[in-house]
Amino acid sequence: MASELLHDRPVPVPEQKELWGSDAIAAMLRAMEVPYLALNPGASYRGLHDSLVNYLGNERPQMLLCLHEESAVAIAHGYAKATGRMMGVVLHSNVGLMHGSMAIFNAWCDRVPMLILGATGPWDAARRRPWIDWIHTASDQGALVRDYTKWDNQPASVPAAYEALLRASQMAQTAPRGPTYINLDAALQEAKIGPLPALPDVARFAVPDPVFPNEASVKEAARLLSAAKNPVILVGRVSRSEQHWKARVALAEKLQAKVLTDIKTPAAFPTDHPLHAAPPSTFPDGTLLREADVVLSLDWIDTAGTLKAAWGSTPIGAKVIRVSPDAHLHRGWSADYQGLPPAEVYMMCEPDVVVPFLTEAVRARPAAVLPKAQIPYEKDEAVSIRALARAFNELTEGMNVALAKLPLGWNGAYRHFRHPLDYLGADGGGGVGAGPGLTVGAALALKGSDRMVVGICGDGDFLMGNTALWTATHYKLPCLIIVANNRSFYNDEMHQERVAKERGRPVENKWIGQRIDEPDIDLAMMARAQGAIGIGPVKELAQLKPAIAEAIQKVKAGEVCVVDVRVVPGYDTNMSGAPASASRR
Ligand SMILES: Cc1ncc(C[n+]2csc(CCOP(=O)(O)OP(=O)(O)O)c2C)c(N)n1
Ligand SMILES: [Mg+2]
Repeated sequence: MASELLHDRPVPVPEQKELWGSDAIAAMLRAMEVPYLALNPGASYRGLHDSLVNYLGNERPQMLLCLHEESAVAIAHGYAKATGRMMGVVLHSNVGLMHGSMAIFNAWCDRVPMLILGATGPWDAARRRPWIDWIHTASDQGALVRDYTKWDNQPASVPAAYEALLRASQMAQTAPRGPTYINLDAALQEAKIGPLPALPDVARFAVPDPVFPNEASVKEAARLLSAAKNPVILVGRVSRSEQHWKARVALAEKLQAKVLTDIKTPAAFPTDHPLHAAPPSTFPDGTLLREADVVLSLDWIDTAGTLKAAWGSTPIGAKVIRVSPDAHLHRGWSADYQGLPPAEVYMMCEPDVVVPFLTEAVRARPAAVLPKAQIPYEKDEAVSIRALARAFNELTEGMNVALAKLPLGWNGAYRHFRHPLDYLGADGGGGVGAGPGLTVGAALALKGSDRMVVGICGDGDFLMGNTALWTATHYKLPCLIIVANNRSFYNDEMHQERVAKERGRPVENKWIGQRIDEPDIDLAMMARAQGAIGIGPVKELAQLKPAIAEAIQKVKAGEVCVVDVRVVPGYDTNMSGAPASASRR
């Protein structure tokens, strides 16, 4: 796929007599089949940069220039979400790493594989240029991201770098997946090395086979599920494979179990299936779960919190089967491990491995008659997120769409997901600004497929991350970004409203320090400034459908397009209904 981007081709380089440390590192990246490296440049890795361009010819891996390190990481994140595959990122010394760190945290919380390369030094102080090499050298640079990467290393030689890259790649792609970080000393990159040290056989360092559940656990889980009166399946982190999708449907149907999905994770179950019991949401409504006597949690992000939402402080009234390898990477710094759920059976495996075993082992339960899920369609009176969703749904009927981002005010009932690629999930770590980069990364992954990549972003999200657009226009990665623009960091207006009410203070002041107004920002112009099509602002209902229709046409013709839709502030989700502590982001 890398050669398909056909962009930024270097002039031919004469036969090289001399090789450098970074040439060997670049050769290793090619041997590992890293397809792309999203990056923002910096002198700390000028050696590697030269090797990628002049030794490898800027292909396999190909560079993707980004205007901000946060976009570089978000693009790799979006690519991994859509493909399940790892790509690389290169971040300049400490400063580039600091810029990229929030996005690394998002990728970590989202459990996506990513190979992050960085640089420092020269570590040998005697070889540093005055001033700049000193401020861009940090001892233990990996410490900046160690708490939200699976592994980091600073290799001291080419053979050590080979091994570090192999280990970083293997670990990043082993479940539970996550980013890894390799810090390349500038002196190592810029050292003359003579002939290329033999590259290891990459095939011998492949990702391990999946971990299978033991027979006794499967048997016990099947016994509980088969005897249940009201089993519920919580489907969380699962793969993008259609085969796995069908296997999940088969299990739910054999058990006639109700299924819940999470809007924080990608599409995991057909939301219009009669067994899909409620629209995917950020904070699931506990009432449905409270009726369950057996809960099967398939790597659901917050099983303990979800059970608590159902049973509160009373004992959890259901038996719990927990299927998740996630605790393998639980650490102390960030509490993204969530609460500790109780479990009668705990299989530390990936759900997609376990599901077929369970389907085989459970007894079929009789079908219950369930009402079919309906999307609530009242008449739209203003340009709202719901009106936007309706117009978008009508215009994309029968089309394959991959939604790479949804705004906070999106109600999971607005649109059905019927394929694993229909929705790619949220940002993982709740770090605002990821939306544009995630969309561009998904566009990179799905370029040339029949799926239109669409990110529906909040204006705050768009404004923080919008320069990812330039990478999309430069490399011709068609995608559509629709900004649900309420001209505010509105989620936090709601928090101020809640606090004001609690304290008996005027709610009228909730907009101060939140609203993005005076001057009004022309988002369409920000898109045009980067070579994308900019449409809007769309202020009237009558303009909404034609504007989105025009945008879809442009994207189908290969363009990058942004539509600024001025939505009325207000959420139609349980983000506002949840207790303040639950919805604090
Ligand atoms: C990096 C970062 N900064 C701040 C926040 C706090 N925060 C959560 S939601 C939000 C508002 C996002 O604005 P927008 O994307 O326009 O969505 P809206 O709230 O208006 O629906 C903010 C500032 C965050 N989660 N991440
Ligand atoms: Mg907003």
